[in-house]
Amino acid sequence: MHESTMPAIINTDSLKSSLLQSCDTNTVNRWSVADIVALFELPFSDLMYQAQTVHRAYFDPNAVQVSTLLSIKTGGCSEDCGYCPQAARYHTEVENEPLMKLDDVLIAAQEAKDNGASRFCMGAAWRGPKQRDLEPVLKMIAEVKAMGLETCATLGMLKEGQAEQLKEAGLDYYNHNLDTAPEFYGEVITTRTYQDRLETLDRVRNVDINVCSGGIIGMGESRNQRAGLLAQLANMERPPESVPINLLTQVEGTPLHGTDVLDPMEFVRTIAAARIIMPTSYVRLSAGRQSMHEGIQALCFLAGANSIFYGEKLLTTANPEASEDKKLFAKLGINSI
Ligand code: SAM
Ligand code: DTB
Ligand code: SF4
Repeated sequence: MHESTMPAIINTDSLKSSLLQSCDTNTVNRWSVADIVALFELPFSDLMYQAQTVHRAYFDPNAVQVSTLLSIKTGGCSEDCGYCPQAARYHTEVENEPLMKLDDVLIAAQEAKDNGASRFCMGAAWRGPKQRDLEPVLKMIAEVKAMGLETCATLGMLKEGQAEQLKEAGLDYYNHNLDTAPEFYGEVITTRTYQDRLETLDRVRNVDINVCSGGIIGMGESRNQRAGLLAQLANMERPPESVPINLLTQVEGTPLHGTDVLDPMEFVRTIAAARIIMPTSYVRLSAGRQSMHEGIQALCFLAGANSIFYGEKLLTTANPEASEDKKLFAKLGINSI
């Protein structure tokens, strides 16, 4: 190949060796923040080419995993996450709702299954579950699993012994996001530390529940900090099986409402960089699709996103209608899995 037609990454020794090392899942610190920033800085076509090459080596590029979310306990949360409409201290339009009844959860799960979702993710606006809260959730997990759906839960920080109970109930995935780079974290959340989050992820990993962990882009962080979040995820002893990349959904009443809107191409670059450095993980195009042109969503799939949230609602905010997603998948020749 003539030098000038080569993708830039092949000319860059450090990137090349990082890419090779990234296939060795026992290695920690396999990606430096500088290496990841260098990926972000590639010409767009070269970055997309690298992401596609990695994606096709590990996955069917036309298959996208679909999960449906349900907020099983809404609002009134004690935490101060600056993006979140469910924090009690911010005045948003979210109405508090107590823990849902088992039967209502099962009706929603059946509907999700009938609509083609393969995973059902139950979210609760808690700092973490108290034992009396966990017990009814364990029942929900067991019954949803018995319906033939994969199960996922996001309940906040876990205390000792709780991951074991979730595993026992049949939980397949636990979602707990790092949200952003350690350096930016304190600007967004003060009521729990980065270390708290890492400890919960360790508890999940130690009982062999699949880890779902990612973050939010577009909170006013720098490109270095976007790369810093990805470095934290990619350098885990075992990177998460599922990596949700959320675009901040700005909600009136939250501190982050009014943040400068991120250039969509920077979001696509973030997906591509995640795909390259976590080749075996599902990268989920998560919150933010409602405000995203379908052309940008298509670029995200091209960049290696291979999972979405499916159904008209995320937890409290809107997501595209399932019928719209079906049309988009048909247009792009994507099969849902
Ligand atoms: N309360 C639990 C916790 O925070 O660990 C679980 C639910 S919480 C809503 C799950 C994740 O949703 C957060 O960690 C954050 O990454 C994401 N999220 C919340 N509000 C968001 C928003 N406005 N835009 C994008 N992502 C958001
Ligand atoms: C994740 O990373 N994104 C989802 C899920 N995990 C729980 C939640 C997005 C929430 C968006 C704001 C809302 O709907 O309340
Ligand atoms: Fe509470 Fe979770 Fe929202 Fe933070 S993200 S305020 S912990 S519901």
